[in-house]
Amino acid sequence: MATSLKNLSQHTQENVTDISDKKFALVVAEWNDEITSSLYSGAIETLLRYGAKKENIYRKNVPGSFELTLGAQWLAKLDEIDAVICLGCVIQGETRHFDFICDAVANGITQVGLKYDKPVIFGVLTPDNQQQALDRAGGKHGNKGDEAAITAIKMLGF
Ligand code: RBF
Repeated sequence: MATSLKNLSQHTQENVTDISDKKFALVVAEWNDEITSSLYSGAIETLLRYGAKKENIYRKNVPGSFELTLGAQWLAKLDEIDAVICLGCVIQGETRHFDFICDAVANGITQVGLKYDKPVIFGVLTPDNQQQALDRAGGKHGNKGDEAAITAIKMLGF
């Protein structure tokens, strides 16, 4: 299904695991900061709404999405962290950087989750342009940071 038609922001709180004692690490790319800040706000609001404690949520900034993998690894290897949420925005440009960065971060985040056997969530937008990014960072298609947080919560329930 096209992502414009699918929006986990409408997810209900029924049958959701208790996350009041879970610890979350959010790794946030500074590149496209306007977008990633909104993704971060959406993720935080959702975690708190579902019962996470403020003091159990940590933030680590990294320069760009390419660095999300290493940032995620630094946090995922800590025993006290239950789930890591990676937030970034890679906007399609005229060079092949877009493909290299997207491939690297998708593969890297997958590997970190498998290595540490805990949820490491891919909250990275890969839009064609700034407007598509805004639409998914609190705009008409919801907030994918919110959805990344819900995904982490769901994974902790398995
Ligand atoms: N990082 C992002 O998070 N989003 C981008 O859209 C993005 N575009 C980039 C385009 C170019 C041409 C370059 C060189 C880097 C870009 N980066 C972007 C930064 C990248 O994730 C990383 O921080 C740097 O490549 C340093 O490793």
